[in-house]
Amino acid sequence: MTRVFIVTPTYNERGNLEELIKRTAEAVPDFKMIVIDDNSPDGTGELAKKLAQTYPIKVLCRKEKAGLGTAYAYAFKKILAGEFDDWGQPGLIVQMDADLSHDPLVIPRMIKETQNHDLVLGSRYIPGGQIVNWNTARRLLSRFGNIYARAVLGLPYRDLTGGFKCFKRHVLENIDLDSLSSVGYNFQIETTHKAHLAGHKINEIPITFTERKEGKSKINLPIILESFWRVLLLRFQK
Ligand SMILES: Nc1nc2c(ncn2[C@@H]2O[C@H](COP(=O)(O)OP(=O)(O)OP(=O)(O)O)[C@@H](O)[C@H]2O)c(=O)[nH]1
Ligand SMILES: [Mg+2]
Repeated sequence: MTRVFIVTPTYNERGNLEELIKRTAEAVPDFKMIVIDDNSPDGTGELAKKLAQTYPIKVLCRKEKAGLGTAYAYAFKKILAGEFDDWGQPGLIVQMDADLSHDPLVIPRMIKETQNHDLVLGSRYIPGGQIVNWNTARRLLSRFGNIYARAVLGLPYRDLTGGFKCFKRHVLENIDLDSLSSVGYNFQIETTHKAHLAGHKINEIPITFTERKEGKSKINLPIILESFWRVLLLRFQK
């Protein structure tokens, strides 16, 4: 069996983390999770450390909030450098939000899909995918962001901004994590774009995305704007 690491960035997710871990343990009994917390004022980092006494979790702490894109890059680099190899080397790396918008029950499906693909995207925008509890403005923003990124970068995937993905290890090795420039969720577009350019086989599987019930979204105007200008930069980096 391929070893799977699940990577989850947290910022003020105290109301979600324990349930996320319980649900993950049910869905993937031999799970291993790496939590990257940016010194959350609500104590998520301390809670993660406490849960790590019971569950197979490692907690990476950064001093201040520095964006979910840089949090993922930080954790991925440590994984590839072998920092968690006391668990054994992972063949697959799953990224998943902590806010329960992503259902851990999808992970076994993602793992299965890697039999034929190098990168699997959890997709809200293919048949069978859906979004629960988003208002019209949020839906439009996400739709527009996807259409824009698809058009500018010429990519064939329907959901480029989703954060629920499963990478084969060699995809992350080929991406050159030091070259990634995104701070916010543009990271999702950038990693898929780079994996595509590297010739990896990418497939989307449908997911249901459910709006968070606890805590607050970290999406803000600078993060949205970053996606617009950085996608253009990525286009001309080709
Ligand atoms: N470590 C770290 N985690 C972050 C940061 N920003 C967001 N996150 C986490 O990244 C995940 C996604 O963030 P959300 O606030 O849900 O933002 P989003 O999913 O892009 O936006 P929504 O669609 O509104 O849910 C959550 O688990 C957050 O706690 C950050 O600066 N540092
Ligand atoms: Mg979210």
